[in-house]
Amino acid sequence: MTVVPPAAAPPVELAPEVAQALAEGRPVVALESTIITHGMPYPANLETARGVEDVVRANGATPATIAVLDGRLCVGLDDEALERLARSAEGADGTHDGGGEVVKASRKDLPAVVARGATAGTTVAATMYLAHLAGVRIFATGGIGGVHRGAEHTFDVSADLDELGATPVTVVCAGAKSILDLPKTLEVLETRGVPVIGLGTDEFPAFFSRTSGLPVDHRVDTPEQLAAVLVEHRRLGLRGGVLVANPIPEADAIPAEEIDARIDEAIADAERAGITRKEVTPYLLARINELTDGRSLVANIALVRNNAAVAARTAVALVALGG
Ligand code: PSU
Ligand code: MN
Repeated sequence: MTVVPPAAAPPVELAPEVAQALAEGRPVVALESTIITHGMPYPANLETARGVEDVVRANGATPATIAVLDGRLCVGLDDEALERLARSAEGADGTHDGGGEVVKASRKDLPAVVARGATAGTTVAATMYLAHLAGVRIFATGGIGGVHRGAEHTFDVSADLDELGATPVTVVCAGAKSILDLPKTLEVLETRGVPVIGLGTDEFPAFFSRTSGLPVDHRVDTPEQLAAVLVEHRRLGLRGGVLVANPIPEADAIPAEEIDARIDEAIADAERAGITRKEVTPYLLARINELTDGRSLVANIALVRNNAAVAARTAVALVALGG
C-alpha cells in the first residue's frame, strides 16, 4: 500500500511558521495531540505541549503540533488552540473522557470528525498521516500504541502499527509502555517492514524504563547517523515509516519492578470496568497516573521532551544531508 493522498482530500492548514519553514526547506518536527487531549491531565498537558514546542525550537527546528480544530486539519497550532485542547482533558472538569467534546481521532475517525466539523486530538496514526500530507517527515511522541496484552483474546492492536507500515514518516518514541505486549508489538512491526532503530541503545526501551531485554533491529548513536539511515530508507523507496526508540533519560527512569505492578493493577481495573476499543489506552494512562501519584506523569513529560530534542536534531541533520 502506497500512501497517495486523493485529489479531493481536504487540504491540511499549515500554520504560517510551518508553511514558511517547509517552503524554505528548513527542519520541521510534527507533534501529536492525543497526548494532550487523552494522554495527560490538565494542566500538565498544556505545560508539556508548550514545553515540547520550546524544546524543538531550542534544537533548531520548527514545531508543528497537529490536531483537528472544528473540522480543520491543522498542522501547527497557536497557543489558544493548545489551551483549548488541553482544557478538554481529564483534570479540567474531573472526567476521564476528554470532556466529551474533543474526540480521540485515529486514522479511521478523521472522515467523520472533518465532516461534522468536530475537534480532535490526533493519535500517532492520524498524526503520521496528516504530517505526510503536509510534507513533514519526522515526528516526536512519547509512546506508540501497539499490541495490547491479551490481544490473542481481544484482538486489540493499535492502528499506529499499520500506519507505521504504510506512511513514510519517522516516529521518535521512548519505546512502548508495558500496558502493551512488547514482544508481540515488535513482531508486528517486523511483519510490517518497519525498521526499529535504537538511539544509543541495543534494546527496545520500555517507556518508563530504559531496557526491556528485547533487541532493536539496528543501533545508531547520533542524530547524524540516524539521518543517514533515513536518507537510505527514502532512496530505497521503502514504503512506510521508521520507528526510532530513544530511551528515557537515566535520571527520570522508573525501575520496571516499581511500575509493572501498578500497570498490572490498571489493566485489571480496565478489564473489570469493561473498557474496550479506543477507550482502553486513555483509561490505562489515567489510571497509571493515579496509581503512581503522578510519578508516571513526571517520567512521561521528561521522555517526551527528550524525544522532541532528538527529533529536532535529526530533522536538522536530514536537511544538512539534503535528504
Ligand atoms: N501511549 C502513551 N501515551 C499516549 C498514547 C499512547 O504512552 O498518549 C496515545 C497516542 O496518541 C497513541 C494512542 O497513538 O494513544 C494509541 O491509542 P490506541 O491504543 O487506541 O491506538
Ligand atoms: Mn486499541
